[in-house]
Formats: sequence, C-alpha cells, structure tokens
Amino acid sequence: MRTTVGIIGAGPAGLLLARLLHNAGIDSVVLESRDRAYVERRQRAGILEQGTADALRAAGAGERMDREGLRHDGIELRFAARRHRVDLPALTGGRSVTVYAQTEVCKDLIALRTEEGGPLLFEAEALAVEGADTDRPRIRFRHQGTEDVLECDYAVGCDGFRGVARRAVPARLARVFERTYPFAWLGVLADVPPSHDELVYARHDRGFALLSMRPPATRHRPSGQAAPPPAGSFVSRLYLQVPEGTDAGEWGEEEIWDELERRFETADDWTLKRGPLIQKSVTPMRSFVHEPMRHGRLFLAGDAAHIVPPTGAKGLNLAVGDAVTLARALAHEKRTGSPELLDAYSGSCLRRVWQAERFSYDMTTLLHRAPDATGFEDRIQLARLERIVSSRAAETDLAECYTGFPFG
Ligand code: RFL
Ligand code: PHB
Repeated sequence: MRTTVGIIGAGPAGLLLARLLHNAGIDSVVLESRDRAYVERRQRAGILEQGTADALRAAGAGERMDREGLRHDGIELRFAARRHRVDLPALTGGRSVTVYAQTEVCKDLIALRTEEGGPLLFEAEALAVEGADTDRPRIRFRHQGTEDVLECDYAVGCDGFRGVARRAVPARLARVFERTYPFAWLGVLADVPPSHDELVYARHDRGFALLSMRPPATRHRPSGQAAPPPAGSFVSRLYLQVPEGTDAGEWGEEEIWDELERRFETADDWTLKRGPLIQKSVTPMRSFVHEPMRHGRLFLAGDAAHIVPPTGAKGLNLAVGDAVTLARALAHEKRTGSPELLDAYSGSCLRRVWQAERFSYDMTTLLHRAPDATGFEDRIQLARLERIVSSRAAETDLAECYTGFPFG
C-alpha cells in the first residue's frame, strides 16, 4: 500500500490531520488499532478552546458542534466553602470555551472521512515505523490477521501516549521530560442534570473535585444520527482526586456521592444532585514531553509527543493545534516545494506545548492535595487562590491560559 501521508491513530490528532490534508488535496491513509465503536465511545476530554472550535469549523467539521455544543463563558473556582466565577470573555476580550465531548468530535470526523471516501482502517495496528530518516518511510502494520506495509512520503505518529511511532526516534536524538503525580482522577458519568451550569473546579482539604457535563449523546446515540439533545438534558461528568493506583471498583456509588458532596461544600444553599452512575474509571496524572516532535520524515502529534494532567483541559486542544500546524506545513510544502514550515514544526508546537504544560502543572498543584502536603502548603494553595480571585491581573492570566494559546 502507498500514500503521501501515513497516519497512525484515529484519535482527534490523526482524524483532524486526515481531514485537513484532504481539504488541501493531499492523500493519506489512517491506521487505527481499535474498532470504530471503541474509538467513538472512549470517554475523555470535554472542553474545546476557542481556537480548537474555530479550527474544527474551518475544517468543515463544526456543524454539529455549533448545534449541540454549549458555549461556556465562565468557570467556578471553589475553595474554603467559597465560590468565585471567572468571567472568561470579560477578561480575555471575548474568548470563551465550548463544552463538546471528544467522543462527538471523533464521531464527526469519522463520519466526514467515511463520506469523503478517504482510507481509514480500523483494527489495523501499526507495529513499527521504519526508515524515518530516508525519503520513503514505511509503516509496518497488521490488519485482519495479515501483516502489510504502508509506504509513504511522510509518516505521522498520532498514536497516543502508548503508541509505537515515538520508538522510531533514536534515543540519542531524543529528550524526554516527565513528571508523575501521586494521585489520580476517579471519573464518573451520572444520569442526572449537572448541578451547576458551568464547570466547578474545587480545592478541598480532602482533595480536588471537578464538576463537568456531557450531552446525553455520550450515552446512547449512535454515530450519524443528528437529532439534537433537548436543552437542559445534559448529564453530569464528575471527577474526584484519589490516590495513585486506585482501582475504580474500590469506590461504591454512595461513597462517591458522599465524597463529592463534601468536596463541593459551599457556605450558601447550593446542592449536589445525585443520580445513577453510568460509567466509572480511573485516570493517572502525568506530565510528559518528547523532544523533538520530528525525526526525518516522521512527525509526532498529540499525546504521542506530550501528555498533560487533565486539570487544565489542554490535551485535546494541543492535539488539534499540532494537527493544524502540521497540515499547514505539509500543504505549504506541496504548494511551494519549500520545507521551511515542516522544519519549523517541532519548535513551533513545542512553544505552545510548554505553555500548556506549565498551565496544567499550575492548575494541578493549585487544586490537588498531595498526600504529604503540610499545613504550610495548604496555606500557600489558599493564598494562590485568594490572589486569583482578588487580582484582576492574576485572574486574567488564568482566563487567558484556560481559553487557549495561539496555534503555531
Ligand atoms: P488519542 O486520543 O489517545 O488517540 C490515539 C489513537 O491511536 C490509536 N493507536 C494506534 N493505532 C494504530 N496502531 C497503533 N500501534 C496504535 N497505538 C495507539 C489509539 O487506539 C487511539 O485511537 O491521542 P490524540 O489524538 O493525540 O488525542 C489526545 C487526546 O485524546 C487527549 O489529550 C485528551 O483526551 C486529554 N484530556 C483532555 N483534553 C482536553 O483538551 N480537555 C479536556 O477536558 C480533557 N479531559 C483528557 C480529559 C484525558 C482524560 N483521560 C482519560 C486521560 C479527561 C480525561 C479523564
Ligand atoms: C471533562 O469534562 O472531562 C473535563 C473538563 C475539564 C477538565 C478536565 C476534564 O479540566
């Protein structure tokens, strides 16, 4: 098999890249190790930065997002039983975020890919990228029990943190920066309307909690059906900080609600609505950057090159930024014959990546309680929060970072 751009992975990075290349008249083949239903159901991100929503629109993939996504103009910070709303547009000259689940972004991009007839092979597992530093990189893969080779002009690893593409960069040329955190997130989807109409990030002496939401589509709508969910019918997506290595089975339903209630406590009459849990899982927390994001004709994009802890809601947005930057560079090369944007790819993505790493680290250490935290650290966290809610400059910094960094 032969193509111009061989893409490993049909997550947001790989699917958007394939769409943008198609729009630029560049052919590609996408190899995805899982089946379609799995990719469309995998519960992950929920918040799109303004630049991400704009990029999906510009790619022709924003129609359902514009109908069913929710524009959010604020987030709430909750600490010491106090509530503080961060008004995003007022602080950023009009920027906001969109609540639209990653599952839905993937469904929309898969539907477009299927319509345009571009090759997207499910249950096709890449085994290795070979010849990355030659003119003809090759992706060895297994599809329906048979090994095959995809020859391409460029290979792109959009295969997530556990993918194989990164391994093709020789260790002597790579630098890895990593940090793991001594806690994880227990995430639940609950069949009950969200208890607040904006996201709530709560710092508590017992640990962090987050209130978010999902359209009901997350639960029972197969891809391709377009009936919008009735307004107000969103379900709750909730997270609790738990110790690293926790098994989701250790937490019973009542126990989860009791703990959420404690951590979301307020001095006013706000209450947490309870309902049946539909889904429960644990996510480890990690910061990770692989430099460079390019080796010869192999490019890395999204989680394959970098991971952030989810507190800043940045992972999916970085994946989209990489895809946009790389598609632009490949189109430029096709149009002008000049590799200048391809040469600049790694450096320009990494500038944005490190800003997102810093912000995600700041939000994580601001809101989570480390198991060995002392009274001093608790007071410093509260003082950092106090600073954000009492200084327009500090609050503006948070709002600018949350709504997003410009694409390189
Ligand atoms: P993905 O989505 O992991 O997709 C990689 C794809 O590659 C496939 N694959 C292979 N295919 C072929 N051959 C192989 N050898 C392969 N190995 C792997 C996989 O099956 C998969 O389909 O990476 P991508 O595209 O880079 O996208 C990154 C995002 O998924 C990720 O950063 C976000 O989900 C992170 N994240 C969040 N990001 C946000 O921007 N906002 C959020 O609110 C947000 N919340 C979250 C999150 C991640 C979470 N978890 C579960 C880690 C909340 C959570 C709980
Ligand atoms: C989510 O809805 O899954 C979500 C929202 C905000 C975050 C992380 C996850 O910071």
